[in-house]
Amino acid sequence: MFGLRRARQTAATLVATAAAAATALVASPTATAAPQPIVGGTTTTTTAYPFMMQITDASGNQFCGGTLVAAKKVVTAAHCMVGESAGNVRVVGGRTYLNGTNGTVSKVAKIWINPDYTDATNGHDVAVLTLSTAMSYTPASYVSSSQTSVYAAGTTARILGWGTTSENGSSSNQLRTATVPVVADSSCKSSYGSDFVQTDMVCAGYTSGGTDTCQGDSGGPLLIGGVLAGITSWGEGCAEAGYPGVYSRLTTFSDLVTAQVNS
Ligand code: 4AZ
Repeated sequence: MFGLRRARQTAATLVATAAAAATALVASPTATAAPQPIVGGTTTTTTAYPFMMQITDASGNQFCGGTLVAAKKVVTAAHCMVGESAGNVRVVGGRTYLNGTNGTVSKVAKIWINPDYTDATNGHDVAVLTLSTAMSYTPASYVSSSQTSVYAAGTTARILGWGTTSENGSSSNQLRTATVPVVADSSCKSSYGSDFVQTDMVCAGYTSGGTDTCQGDSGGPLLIGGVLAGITSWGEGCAEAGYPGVYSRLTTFSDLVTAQVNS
């Protein structure tokens, strides 16, 4: 999301400058990087993933994803909700296309933001929305606090969203999905240093990059075995080699989410 991108801008600029300097030595001046598709996977539908929600402003502009976990409860990222008031947010279910008009639009009765949240790179990046209108779509199950073994390195995870299909690119009109392997915590620490908070985050992506979440995918699900196990949170750019996507580690927040689901 935008706050995060700002937070990461200095590091990103440094990386870009170093990369440009290196490229200048080996490539012609006209060489440009190939576009790196994020959810490099494939288009899909909300029929296939009925719990996949668009989070929009009151004008219908999608800015984050969310996961329906009960008829009136949606899990998303705290960083998606900072500065938002419930009256200005809508949740849209059953709508595969950003420019669609079908499905169910609900107002938001309550926004709960993890009170420990400050910035995505400090962890705690989870929020739960209580809807005004029940969604008739099948909710997703989510991990319990004890299911920490789901994050074993190399496990296949699924990402979903309408976010940009390249770094600084345009959003996808149709919902997209891809699979990415869970990255070992030690490896993610090597990528991100102290910004990687192992208790609160899990990384997923290929060492070579190429498939990832990107701007606008935030708040959406990381599914492992079809169960919600992570929330799209942040990363250095999108689909860059050596910089996997970072997801909220939902086992850590499962009991907090359950308290909100039952409230
Ligand atoms: C974002 O700004 C964002 N590559 C989401 C995911 C990732 C980076 C940025 C991970 O919403």
